[in-house]
Amino acid sequence: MTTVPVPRQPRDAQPRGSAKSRKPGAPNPRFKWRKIAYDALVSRALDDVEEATNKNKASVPREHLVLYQFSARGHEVAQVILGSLIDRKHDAGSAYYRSRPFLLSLGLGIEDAIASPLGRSGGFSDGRDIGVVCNLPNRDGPIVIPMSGDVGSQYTPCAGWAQAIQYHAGTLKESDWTGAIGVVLGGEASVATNGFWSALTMATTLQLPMLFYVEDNGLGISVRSDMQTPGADIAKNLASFGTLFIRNGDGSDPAESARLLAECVDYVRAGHGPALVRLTVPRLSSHSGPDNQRGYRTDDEIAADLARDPLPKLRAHLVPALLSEDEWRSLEQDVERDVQAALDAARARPNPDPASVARWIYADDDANSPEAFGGLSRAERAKLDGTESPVDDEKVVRFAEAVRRTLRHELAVNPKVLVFGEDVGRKGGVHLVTEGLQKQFGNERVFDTSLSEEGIIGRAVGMAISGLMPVTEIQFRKYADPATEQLNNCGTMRWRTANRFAAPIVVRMPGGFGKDVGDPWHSLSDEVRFAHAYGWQVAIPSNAADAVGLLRSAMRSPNPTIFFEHRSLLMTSDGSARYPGDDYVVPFGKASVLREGSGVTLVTWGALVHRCLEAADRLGDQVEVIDLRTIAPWDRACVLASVVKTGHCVIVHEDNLTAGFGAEIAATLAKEAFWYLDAPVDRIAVNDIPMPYHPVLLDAVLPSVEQIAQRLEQTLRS
Ligand SMILES: Cc1ncc(C[n+]2csc(CCOP(=O)(O)OP(=O)(O)O)c2C)c(N)n1
Repeated sequence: MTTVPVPRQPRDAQPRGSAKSRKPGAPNPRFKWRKIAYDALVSRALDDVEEATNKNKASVPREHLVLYQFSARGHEVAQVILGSLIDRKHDAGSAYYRSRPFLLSLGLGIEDAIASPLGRSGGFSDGRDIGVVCNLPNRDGPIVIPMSGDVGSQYTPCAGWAQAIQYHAGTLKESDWTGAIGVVLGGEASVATNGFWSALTMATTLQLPMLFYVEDNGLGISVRSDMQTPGADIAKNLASFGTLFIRNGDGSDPAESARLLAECVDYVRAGHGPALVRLTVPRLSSHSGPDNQRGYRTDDEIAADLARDPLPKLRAHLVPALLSEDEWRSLEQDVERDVQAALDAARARPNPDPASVARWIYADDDANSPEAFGGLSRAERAKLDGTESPVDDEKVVRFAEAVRRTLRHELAVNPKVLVFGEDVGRKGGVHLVTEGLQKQFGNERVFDTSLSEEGIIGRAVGMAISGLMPVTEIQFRKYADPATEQLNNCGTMRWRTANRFAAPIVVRMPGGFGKDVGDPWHSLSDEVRFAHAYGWQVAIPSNAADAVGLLRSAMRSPNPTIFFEHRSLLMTSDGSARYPGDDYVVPFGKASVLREGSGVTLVTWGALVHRCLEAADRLGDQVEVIDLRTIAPWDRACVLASVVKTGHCVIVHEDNLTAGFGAEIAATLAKEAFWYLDAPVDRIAVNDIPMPYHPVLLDAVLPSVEQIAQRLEQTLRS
């Protein structure tokens, strides 16, 4: 981790009087109002700097240094009041681009807060991400889960964190997790997203310690709230959710905000379940830098919002009840001085180093590299060391049994492993791969989820950040589609936070054709999408032994992994192999040469390995068959060495021909083995046709043994 911000400890005004003796409307002594005012004023000053609204003060936009500005103007007071309540070691916030005040109140340093929008080195992304998309690692206090640019994507990782709180406190008996909560911040437009509903379902069905904080400024970019929820009031509409504690009020009023937020936080901390608070706030600026509000807001509407500015209201709430005029003025001076100093320091920071831009897409092998926040620690992984040598006294097992035994063993040796997905618990999965695991390990460790793939993956991300090792099941490859956003954001997390955060998870995913069955929904392979996505490892084992080794590697890896379980291998004995033992591991990026040959290299993976072996058998000892086993990373060295030897190459896969992973291999060979090739590299794949249902149609689209043998012969002849 690069910088762990040290929360500032500003002097605070001593509360005058107890709650009982307090005059009506007087500042609630539970809160550190001076710090709240300081943080809110810092936020406003940072917006001033970035928006140049005050010509006499420091500003940067005229130099075009802040390329993406999202103002928190109007949202800041309620946010820092909320932040002041999020103070436990294992509390987490999950937030969005307008949440900088919340982060300031949790300890984000002012210098980082301004250096990141300037794109300077260090800070929360080392110049990789826009400045308002922040994160906050912290080993000793509350954290902020890395934000994402997609509206609504912040919700399900927060639900994952909240479920992880229950697991750490309840099952792992880590007492310092007791009473911790997850809080998610979102604008009112975000309540229309899949992520919001998915997380709400999780929180209310599982009674998670999670607070939804909806900041309703009445506008998305330009779209009004009644387009996001009928009647424009999400709190009102959720009244029938019996397991949700709801509060609704004015976020421009500091006293009301403090009261409602405290009620909600107390409710969630006490373990009663989730809460949702909607606070209306003014939007005192355009949506973002490039937006001028013309066309969708009248002058009167803008003026009405300006009249609700929460900062003068905060001042009126505190002066003179808690602070004198002089004390407030001196607070403003402190803020001006601190923001100017931070701006100077931020400007003095160097630009990010272009030579480092490719770093942190995956975890570094270097044991001296800083450890990211999230996943098993290096020490925990080291304790789980495995062996690449299989045992040879075990029985032959089918593919599904091999996966089940591996999950069972890892659940037994690593209490951080959790296995979940739709129907995974009581039924044991629709493919029965997890059968019996819930009975053995309990509902906390092996469980069914609601029907939301975004929820499954987002939850896994939040859990991984909390230090757990989630192993998810997506019922069929095609049904990973609704989780695309969470999958993509999981894959880029390490890079975009410059190694401050990572969410190593395993996503088990059956797909491909089955025994005599196919269809467009249950038989998609399309593995190339995950090879194309950033940050993912992609394993596609062809047999039970490799499945054991690769799954175990995935569960001990600092990187997230797509683990493809081919349906035909789950449904037949094609993939059966001798069980290689409970410690067996197969490293990623290490292909297996299944058959040596001198005439042609046949590269393949997954279920088609078996058709390729059958075809190769027909050509005697001429064919060298390489099972890639993983396509991200893929074993270029092995394929290149083989092609240099044979001078011929045929690639066979089930995914589409056009832009399938075979195209990547062929392009690599064209560049790096051109002078060794005696014939064009050939590719046999499904010819860009969806998987059909009737077996005769299925046979017509899948590469057959005959077709593979014929094309091998052709290649050998040329
Ligand atoms: C998934 C997604 N769709 C669209 C956008 C573009 N976009 C950015 S902000 C925004 C409006 C969000 O409004 P709201 O949630 O109310 O938050 P506010 O900006 O008002 O604080 C839109 C449409 C996006 N970032 N992500």
